[in-house]
Amino acid sequence: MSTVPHASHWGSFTAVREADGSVGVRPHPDDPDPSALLANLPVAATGRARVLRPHVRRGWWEDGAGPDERRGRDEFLAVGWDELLDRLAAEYRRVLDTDGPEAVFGGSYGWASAGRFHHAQSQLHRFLNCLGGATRSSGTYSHGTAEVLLPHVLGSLEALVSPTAWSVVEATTELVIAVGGLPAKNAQVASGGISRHEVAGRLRGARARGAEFVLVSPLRDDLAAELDADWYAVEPGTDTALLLAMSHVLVTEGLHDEEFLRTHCAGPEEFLASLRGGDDGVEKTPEWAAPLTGISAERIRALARRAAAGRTLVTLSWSVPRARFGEQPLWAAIAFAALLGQIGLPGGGFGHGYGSTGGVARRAGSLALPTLPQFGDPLRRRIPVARIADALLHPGEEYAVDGRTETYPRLRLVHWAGGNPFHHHQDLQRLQRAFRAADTVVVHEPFWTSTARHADVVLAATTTMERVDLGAARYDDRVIAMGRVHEPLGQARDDYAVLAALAQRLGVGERFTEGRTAQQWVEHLYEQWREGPAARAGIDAPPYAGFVAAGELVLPPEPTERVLLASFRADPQRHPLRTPSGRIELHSAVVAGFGYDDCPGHPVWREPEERPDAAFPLHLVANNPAGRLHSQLDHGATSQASKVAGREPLRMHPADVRARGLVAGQVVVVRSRRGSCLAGLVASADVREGVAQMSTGAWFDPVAGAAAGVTCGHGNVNVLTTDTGTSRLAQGCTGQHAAVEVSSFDGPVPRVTVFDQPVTSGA
Ligand SMILES: Nc1nc2c(c(=O)[nH]1)N[C@H]1C(S)=C(S)[C@@H](COP(=O)(O)OP(=O)(O)OC[C@H]3O[C@@H](n4cnc5c(=O)[nH]c(N)nc54)[C@H](O)[C@@H]3O)O[C@H]1N2
Ligand SMILES: Nc1nc2c(c(=O)[nH]1)N[C@H]1C(S)=C(S)[C@@H](COP(=O)(O)OP(=O)(O)OC[C@H]3O[C@@H](n4cnc5c(=O)[nH]c(N)nc54)[C@H](O)[C@@H]3O)O[C@H]1N2
Ligand SMILES: [Mo]
Repeated sequence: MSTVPHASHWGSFTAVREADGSVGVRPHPDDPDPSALLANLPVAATGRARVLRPHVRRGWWEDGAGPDERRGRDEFLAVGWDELLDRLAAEYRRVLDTDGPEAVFGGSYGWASAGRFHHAQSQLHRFLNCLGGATRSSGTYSHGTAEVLLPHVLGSLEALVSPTAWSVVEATTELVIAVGGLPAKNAQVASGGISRHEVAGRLRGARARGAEFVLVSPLRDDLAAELDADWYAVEPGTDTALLLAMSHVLVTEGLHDEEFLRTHCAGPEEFLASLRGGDDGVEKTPEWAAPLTGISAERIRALARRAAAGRTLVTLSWSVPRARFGEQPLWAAIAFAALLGQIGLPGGGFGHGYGSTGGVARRAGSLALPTLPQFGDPLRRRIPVARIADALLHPGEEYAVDGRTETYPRLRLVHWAGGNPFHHHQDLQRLQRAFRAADTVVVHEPFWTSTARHADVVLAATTTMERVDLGAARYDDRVIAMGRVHEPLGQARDDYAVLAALAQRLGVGERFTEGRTAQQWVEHLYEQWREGPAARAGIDAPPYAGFVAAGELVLPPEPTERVLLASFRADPQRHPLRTPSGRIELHSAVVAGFGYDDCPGHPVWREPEERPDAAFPLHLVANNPAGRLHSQLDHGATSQASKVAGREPLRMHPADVRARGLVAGQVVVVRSRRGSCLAGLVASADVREGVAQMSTGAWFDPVAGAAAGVTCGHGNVNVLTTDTGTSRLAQGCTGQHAAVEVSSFDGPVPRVTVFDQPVTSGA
């Protein structure tokens, strides 16, 4: 038995290697609230669903590159590393010579694994930068809408990455209005790793002090039961109407802070006029919002008054803007908080993403981390991250984003490492058409995910447990000496080794590797960090060997009394925001000047094109899963334990279950205008009536789907969602919602096949 320190996005841990080769995991001893997701890890060492050798799609290998309808359906051939990399290098040369670097898509969005050196996207981006760059993506699926809107409204992303610290909230907030909740499941995860899960404890501490909670969400369990929240079971996608009506109450009852509007806000007149119906002749009263939101006018009034009666924090989860017109609830929440006049005061104001990950509102994160240099992207060609299918399907077409008109490049070669677009993107059948339009699709994967199955070239990647690395994250207080837990399975290679071999064939090998092995790089990055940022911050870090012997380095505490926009509040003349007015823009002349009716110059209510209707009467909430990180290790123990009848669970209110003559535990079909999938039915009164909740991340299984006459036989919600942007402003992801219907599935239930090895033969 050997034990090795390691790190994951859902917690630091000790891996235990048993004599029989199996792997166990023990949470970090200092973690007060370890994540159940740790139990998903051991499956990675079993070989199940692993890509054990490099593979190539038969049609690509035999007939050459080009758009191909067989992509995603074809047989795979197991081939040797050298012959495959030779062919891939030749294809790279062809594409670069014919169409230049912008024809390569290297955005490669995805969470990959923790670890500073072996981070898959960083490796791929460095490789592509050596070749002259590639088309990349801008923004994230997580909070891409905020990344575009917040600079216009607040002049920075501070409200998103480091709002008022949890410690301050715990000590001072009297009322938390949690729009989209603060679900414990999401705080289990923090990008890059987390050693101590603290959110549940902070919330408990605030409650014990007497803080009160209001949950605005279609799901009651978006906030821990022990917090005794007052549940506002809002109709999904209508938070803007609720917040505008609450704003209307503040203004009509004189509960707003006129002084704060005058001294700290720009455009309050336009915003207040729009509440009175200046835009569309409709006053945004609670009576107006009640039928939209499903919340009575009295409860809307009561909540506005309660908010004005004490120190109130308005939090908005990242999920709420991940929907059509997602800019609006974000802007409306900031406007409501501005009317309350508590922005910049301890425990009051606004924050975006509390609870969305365990990292938000934690450490200030001012210390630079060990980082693999990227050389800079010489091309600087970007598409909004969630417009990938549009780009592949509509080369040369124009689109609008953030006031600019851009043109989609002609993408020929798609190169993905560390992400799973056939999990994360919307309308997967459209994504299939998009991938089939490329000349060549290259995917590095440890597992036979649906993305690997839609590739031409599948490069067998190691998992993090097969490598040595440095675990560190901006909001964590540890650097972990991630050790190798076991040898690589089969012929799997590190992304670094594969890209180094490809770089060498393309004449940039020396530039990419700088002559270092992976181990030398890890030591080099550590030593550079130790002698640079760590030393400057007064951290007495041991040399690499001592660090490895200790297993981790505990970073000194940082000040934790951070209050969002405190200095701006105290003196807006000396500390103006980086907006055109220097103030909070309740109305933005810049945004208004873009002339977008889908996102005008101040927060407005817009009815999404797709709402529940007679054919698809249920509002699907496609949120992030409790039992895994996205699609990662869906075949692991915790994720599998969450399945119902072997499918992804779908939760509905018992009344909706009864109305359809269904029974809990059965297999159902979920349909939308885009596609259909099977699911395992759960009845729960924690779900608002009229809502169906199904999490993302079940591996897309079109094979089992074909056997059942549906798009996916396993339960990937993204066969149901729409592939539209939030608006022309942000063009953010809108995957959180769709209109669906649920019915009984009466055919023979197909076996889920997506964790099996695909049909393969030797070349
Ligand atoms: N409908 C809907 N869709 C959504 C969302 C939603 O709310 N609703 N949420 C969105 C959000 S917020 C996000 S962030 C995305 C997440 O989408 P992704 O980040 O794409 O999802 P992951 O499953 O984390 O994909 C990471 C992949 O990298 C692989 N991997 C792990 N380590 C390594 C490695 O070292 N090397 C290589 N080569 N591969 C590795 C894993 O096996 C996995 O397949 O999904 C989005 N999709
Ligand atoms: N366990 C686990 N944790 C994770 C992840 C994971 O995959 N698994 N993913 C991580 C990542 S990358 C991200 S970006 C974050 C995601 O963080 P979020 O985007 O905040 O999380 P979601 O779970 O998608 O949604 C949170 C809740 O929002 C509510 N909601 C949905 N629509 C509406 C609406 O219209 N109005 C209101 N008021 N509420 C609504 C839903 O009930 C849902 O449970 O989570 C991170 N943490
Ligand atoms: Mo995310």
